[in-house]
Amino acid sequence: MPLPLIAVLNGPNLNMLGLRQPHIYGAATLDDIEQLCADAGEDLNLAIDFRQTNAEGELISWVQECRATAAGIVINPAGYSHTSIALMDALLASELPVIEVHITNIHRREEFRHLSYVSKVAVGVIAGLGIRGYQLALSAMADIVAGNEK
Ligand code: CA2
Repeated sequence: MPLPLIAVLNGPNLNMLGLRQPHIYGAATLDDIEQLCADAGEDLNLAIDFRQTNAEGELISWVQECRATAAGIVINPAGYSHTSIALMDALLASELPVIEVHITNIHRREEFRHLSYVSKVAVGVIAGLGIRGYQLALSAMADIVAGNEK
């Protein structure tokens, strides 16, 4: 049996992690997060497809692709969380379980970050726990795709 595939999708500017604003986002790079997700996938018996894009349309096309290929989506939509009804629509249309991750606690930050359209279609949201949020999301997703929800 092939392992369930979980898409870990990352939105705009997350390729800058570790290179700028470490006082806000920490020192870890996107490569570090990819490695953390690969390690978590091994532990949890999940195949991981890890991607980042700065383009809204590309992110939406990847979500559409997931419907045929993935068992679930872990997504840090970054700035598109707060603006993109199109991304929310695509996630809903995928009919896949979605877990939203934010490195920072968006509710402690500027008012414009408090609303996430993606949260409206996510099974759950993890915010403010740093890059560990990705690992926690994958652990929860492993239970969800196995039908072991508690
Ligand atoms: O906390 C998160 O993970 C965010 O999704 C990060 C987004 C932000 O727009 C969301 O409100 C919360 C920003 C990602 C940009 O990351 C950078 C990292 C280093 C330097 C510049 C940007």
